Amino acid sequence: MLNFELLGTEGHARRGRLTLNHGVVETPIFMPVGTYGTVKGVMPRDLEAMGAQIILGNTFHLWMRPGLDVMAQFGGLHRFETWERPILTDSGGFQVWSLGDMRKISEEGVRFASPVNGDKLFLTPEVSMQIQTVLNSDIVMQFDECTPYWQGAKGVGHITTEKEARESMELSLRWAGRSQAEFARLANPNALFGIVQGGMFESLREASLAALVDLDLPGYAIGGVSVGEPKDEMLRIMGHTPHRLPAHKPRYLMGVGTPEDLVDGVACGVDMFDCVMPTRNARNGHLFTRYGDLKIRNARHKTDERPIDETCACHACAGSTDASGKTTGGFSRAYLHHLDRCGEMLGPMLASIHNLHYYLNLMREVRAALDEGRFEAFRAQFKADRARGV
Ligand code: PRF
Ligand code: ZN
Repeated sequence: MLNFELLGTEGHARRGRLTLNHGVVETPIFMPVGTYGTVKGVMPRDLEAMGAQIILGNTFHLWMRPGLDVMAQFGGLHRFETWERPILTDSGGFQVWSLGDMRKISEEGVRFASPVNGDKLFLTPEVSMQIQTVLNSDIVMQFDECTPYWQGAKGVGHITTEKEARESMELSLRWAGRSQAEFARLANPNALFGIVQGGMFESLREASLAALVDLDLPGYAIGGVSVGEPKDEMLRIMGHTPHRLPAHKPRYLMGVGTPEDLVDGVACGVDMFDCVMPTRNARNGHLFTRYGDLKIRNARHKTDERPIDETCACHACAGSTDASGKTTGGFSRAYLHHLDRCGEMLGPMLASIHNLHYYLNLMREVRAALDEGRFEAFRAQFKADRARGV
């Protein structure tokens, strides 16, 4: 089940409310990535405290480990990872693509050796739907082929041609039909999203979109961006495709992006985003703040008593107060710099809490601006603030 209510618009930007089997999601939204059934280094209670409404999981990884028997024993991913709010699972199409030379794609599906134990595996639209049904994710993604920007190794290969992009897109369309048929056969009670492909070609994007809209799926994603293309190409597709999707259905831009990409994506009509950037960058000491990005490894932070971001209300920056009135947290840049220098794991944990809070709060601010009809003014102020520097 899925219900999407469009609450308001400003240009192409939309404020919406998505109701799923495990709860309500206010859009536009950023979805933290929890590939292996965990948002790396962050407890579910901390995700809840920072206002995460929906998180991702991955069909491919959870199929490898712990495997479907354990998932079925727990009745799905929610109880296993102790997260009772909505979950979206990616279909494996993108993750299999990332295997590079270790896979073979045919009409039927993708054959590959397990990167975990070498077992020969065959992932098809049907198998992907079967796995996602056991996971019981609220949003199930169709099995697709993510068309790469480069064919072959970067530098020695070539940029995907229109013919290659068309064949790949058409394969994804046939897989969308098979995904939908299997999803129905399994009587999966959740919601299946289609994925628009077509590479960097607007005419192919439009053909993909039209064929997917004919399937009348409850939501649509835009895939095949952030796959090695130059930034202006990504922005061109982001400006082209989202607003052409049906207005009364949710739109999800897969694997994007920086804070600027999210705000610009909202302006292009996107409702949902996911990206590893806040968590992955946190583990590398790269912190996002209202006034630009900060590298905690830099020696200039060695004695700095200020928090990462003085305007941030996260546990790392502002601390939190428990039921008895006792406040904990609220760490200095100097302390985080020290944790990083010593390789202490509290460093990446606090950085992940801060970065995710930053992304989730940014989307809260976007929603508030849309509610009040001042999104364009917000976007201009956001960009000026980010360019100011920390
Ligand atoms: N397809 C799927 N998952 C994805 C992508 C895609 O194209 C992308 C592209 N950025 C990220 N995740 N199934
Ligand atoms: Zn913070």
